[in-house]
Amino acid sequence: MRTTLAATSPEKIALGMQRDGYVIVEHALTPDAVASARADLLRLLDETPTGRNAFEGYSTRRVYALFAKTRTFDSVAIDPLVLGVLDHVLGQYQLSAPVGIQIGPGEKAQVLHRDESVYPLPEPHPNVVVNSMWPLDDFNEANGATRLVPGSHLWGPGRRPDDDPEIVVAEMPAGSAMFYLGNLWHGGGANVTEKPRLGVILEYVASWLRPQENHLLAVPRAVARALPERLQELLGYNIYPPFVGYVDGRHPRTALLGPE
Ligand SMILES: O=C(O)CCC(=O)C(=O)O
Repeated sequence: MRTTLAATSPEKIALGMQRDGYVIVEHALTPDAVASARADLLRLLDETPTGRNAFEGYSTRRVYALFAKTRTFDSVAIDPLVLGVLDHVLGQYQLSAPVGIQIGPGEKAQVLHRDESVYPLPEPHPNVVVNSMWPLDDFNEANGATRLVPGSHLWGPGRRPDDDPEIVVAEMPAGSAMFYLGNLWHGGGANVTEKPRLGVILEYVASWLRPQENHLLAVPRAVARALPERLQELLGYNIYPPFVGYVDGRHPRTALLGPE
């Protein structure tokens, strides 16, 4: 499903994801927000190596520990539209994998995968992962726009994309947002152009599961301390009721008050 910020709501996005597995929202970020996020990410990419395996992409650069390195996605991560979608689909959640992904010229298409497959959960299970992709360049088929298998979030266990799956290429202008469920088969596209393609994923997971990145170690405490409380919660300073995640018997937020 494809919509615009002005025409949508968390409820509509959650319904669209239930139906197709993904929703593209155009004009989610202002051109100024895109320009400043892009400039800051490009600064970081200068010192970021290419991937170490085919999944990361040998011609792709990934900025991990995003919230340790840039402030340009703080407000996006806690944007009311984003949190509204997550409230509907996951209930209680935290950030899992926030990553800048720059697919370089010559990169091959990434293997199709489901983000939630890192968790060995029995099927069927409730939604545990929601991802969002924030393109900072226009995404098109030639430069490596994300490839999706629409409806594949409804496939039962054991079914995988065949050799010639029905693919939707998530072509979208910079400043869009794409929400997709953790059980939707998808992957980065091949980049056959001369220019890199930059996007940021903010992946969220139910807060009773371990996030992919350990933010408590990745984001220095001095940095975390200065962040909005909601973002601190999303970075692991949270409790899944009644007490999963406590520190020395207390809310993990208290750890931010102590020494480094
Ligand atoms: O960069 C993209 O378009 C998607 C990347 C992706 O799905 C991943 O690395 O898990």
